[in-house]
Amino acid sequence: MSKLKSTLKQKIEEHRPRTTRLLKEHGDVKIGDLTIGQAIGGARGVKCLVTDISYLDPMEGIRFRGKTIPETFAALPKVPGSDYPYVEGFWHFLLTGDIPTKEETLEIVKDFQARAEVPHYVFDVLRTLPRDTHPMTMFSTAILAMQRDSVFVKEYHKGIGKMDMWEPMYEDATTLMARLPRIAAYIYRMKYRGDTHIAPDPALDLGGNFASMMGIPHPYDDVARMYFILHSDHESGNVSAHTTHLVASALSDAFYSLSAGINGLAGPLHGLANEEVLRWTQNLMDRLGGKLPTEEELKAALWETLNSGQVVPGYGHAVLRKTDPRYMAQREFCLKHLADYPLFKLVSMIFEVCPPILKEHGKAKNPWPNVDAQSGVIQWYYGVTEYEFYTVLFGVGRALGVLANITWDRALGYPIERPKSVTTAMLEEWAGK
Ligand code: NMX
Ligand code: MLT
Repeated sequence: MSKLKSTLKQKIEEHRPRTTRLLKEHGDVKIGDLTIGQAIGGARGVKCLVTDISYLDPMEGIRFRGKTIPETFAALPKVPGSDYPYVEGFWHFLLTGDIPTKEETLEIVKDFQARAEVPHYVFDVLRTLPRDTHPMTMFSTAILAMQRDSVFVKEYHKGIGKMDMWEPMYEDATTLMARLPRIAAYIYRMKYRGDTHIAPDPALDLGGNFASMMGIPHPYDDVARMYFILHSDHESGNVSAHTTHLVASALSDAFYSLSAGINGLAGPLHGLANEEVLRWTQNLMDRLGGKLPTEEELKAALWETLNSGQVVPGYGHAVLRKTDPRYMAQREFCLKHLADYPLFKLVSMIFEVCPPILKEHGKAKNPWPNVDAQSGVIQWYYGVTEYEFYTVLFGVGRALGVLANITWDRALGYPIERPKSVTTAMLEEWAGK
């Protein structure tokens, strides 16, 4: 058993009595009330999911395993010559809550490398899809195609016990994590680089190898590391995390579950917003003949979007009530590497101009930017101008969080998810009382 798996086993065994005790001795303790507004309104704020992997405070933003983004970046072992940590070390941190040593991290790098080969049939499947298929559809299809390799399914058919199910889930999750960067880079180069491919470099870490397979030099390897870590987890209620968890709760394997979660991430109100942000800013610049807008022109464009009943992509959030710290982390990168880049200047201008307009518009509860408002400009700067692809990058990152979560779901024996629905007439009756 690998060092990470044995650490995880120990953590799981230490944790299980806490969940058992809460259920047995305190299962009836109330942690909230439910309103009609919440039942109709997308369960906003309903506390009905449990995870220890990340927590989202509305005013502070995300903490991974108790650490803020700057604390996480500072604590994890860094790739030599890089400003950012190994994604593999972050995987250890998400799974166990422990910061790995450099040696432990390198062991995971090796484990990922050993699992990284993508079966050829996956590329065959991708190649049979019409080339203009959206890259998210390709990504989700490739994940689903690999379901035949699931260790979880094999063990399930052998009759594995409920409390042991986390082990094959961990195996599938790790294999998926090792393969996803190759699949993403393959889709990218097949669609947008004339179907020319760059073989994986077995000497590199996940971020370095991804940059190399994309064909983009340093510091794009750091962009990849930063991007995947920042997009990994946003507690459990967001659409991609919740979908992955929901599907896994039926004891569907990691391939089925992640593919479903990726389909949720593909929506414009969720991960696709990063594509929409670039589409919106590029359209604006095109309309102005490639020039940056003046403040007045930008205000007019924002009002035009709002008055036509559309959302301003990259702004607002279901939970956050301040600027997303993931936005700030990427802004910091931009200030260091592309401070004078015109598109970054426009993104910064929107950051100044948009929140007061959203406040005046009076609908969005949170007028501040989220992660998607800042991510596309970095990709554009390094030559990834095909913004359809941006959500795939989000998906590689999001896989870290949701796969760690479903491993823990099986470790703690979480049951099949099955909330109760009611009818409109019932709500009317309760409203009348
Ligand atoms: N522009 C215009 N209107 C907005 C915006 C926005 N950016 N954000 C929220 N609203 C509207 C929203 O459509 C709703 O209108 P209505 O009552 O007519 O249905 C009203 O404000 C109240 O919505 P909220 O309660 O503030 O937001 P909610 O929790 O429902 O939705 C988002 C959260 C993130 C879906 C929403 O803010 C949005 O659509 N933002 C733009 C898309 C986006 O950036 N999504 C990415 C989210 C992060 N991610 O990566 O997943
Ligand atoms: C996410 O990263 O999943 C988004 O910010 C959406 C959310 O948390 O609701």
